[in-house]
Amino acid sequence: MNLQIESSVSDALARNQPVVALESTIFSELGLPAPANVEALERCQRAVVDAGALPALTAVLDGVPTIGHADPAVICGPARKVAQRDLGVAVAQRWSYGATTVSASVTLAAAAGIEVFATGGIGGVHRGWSDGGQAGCGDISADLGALARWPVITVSAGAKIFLDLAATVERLETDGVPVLGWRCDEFPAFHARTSGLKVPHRVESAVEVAAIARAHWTLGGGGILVVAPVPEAHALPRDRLDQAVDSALAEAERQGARGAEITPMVLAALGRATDGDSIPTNLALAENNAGVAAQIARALCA
Ligand code: PSU
Ligand code: MN
Repeated sequence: MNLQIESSVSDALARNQPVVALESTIFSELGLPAPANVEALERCQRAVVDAGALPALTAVLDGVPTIGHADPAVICGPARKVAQRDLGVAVAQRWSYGATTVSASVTLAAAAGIEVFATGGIGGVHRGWSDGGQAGCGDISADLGALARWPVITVSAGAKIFLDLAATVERLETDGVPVLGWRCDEFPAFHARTSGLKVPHRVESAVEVAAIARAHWTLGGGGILVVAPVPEAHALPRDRLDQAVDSALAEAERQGARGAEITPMVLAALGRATDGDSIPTNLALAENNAGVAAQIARALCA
């Protein structure tokens, strides 16, 4: 199998210039509805460039794991979801477009030698994971295992609000993933800046994150999660959000969502339940994460 790394990306890495990996699921039809996905892709890439780094999109294209620039018409179109475990299948079966989730993206970033990755919100432990009664039964995102395994810094607005955030935070601790609050004291809840859960460590600067990462990796550590809250102006009010999440989860349950379908179905239902207001919030937080990731990538290269 060959890993297709665009020459601009491999050149930048060889010259110790900052690169930020991006996932593709969020920009595909599985992530955000058109045309918001096209706008999200443009804004995230621009945020990385404006902060002085090179964006590198991860995807499986015609069966080839690819890192670099890709045709927005493909990236923002119909896709099959590729988590880490699906990478080999997508390659061998030559999937035309496999959109990478966080778990697949950090796998590819690590394979390419990219140290920083930006997403919207990571997957985590689903609500009802232990009680058998809900769609989320037993569902723990592969994002968590991949985060623990690969030595990549992931920048995310916490984890998606419809998850069991307390269980997600605990799981990160068990797996040995440092969670660093980017100028915040609480674990962000994706569309909301707060969750009531404390982050173990607060950081104020990219230089600080870089120093922590270097020390963590010297001691054999894997991934690091930097959580950045959605910018204040774009956060959704908490009460409205809680209601929308309840109705979105109920809708996904009625539709019989299982396994990998759950997250895309709940995200779409959440868009409807907020009359579309969750979409600009999603765009703003993804763009913000991309900019923070670029600052960290620069600090790592300094
Ligand atoms: N956050 C978003 N939109 C998304 C996702 C996260 O705002 O589409 C995707 C990411 O690719 C993440 C995946 O890795 O959902 C997690 O899916 P699951 O819960 O099935 O592991
Ligand atoms: Mn899952």
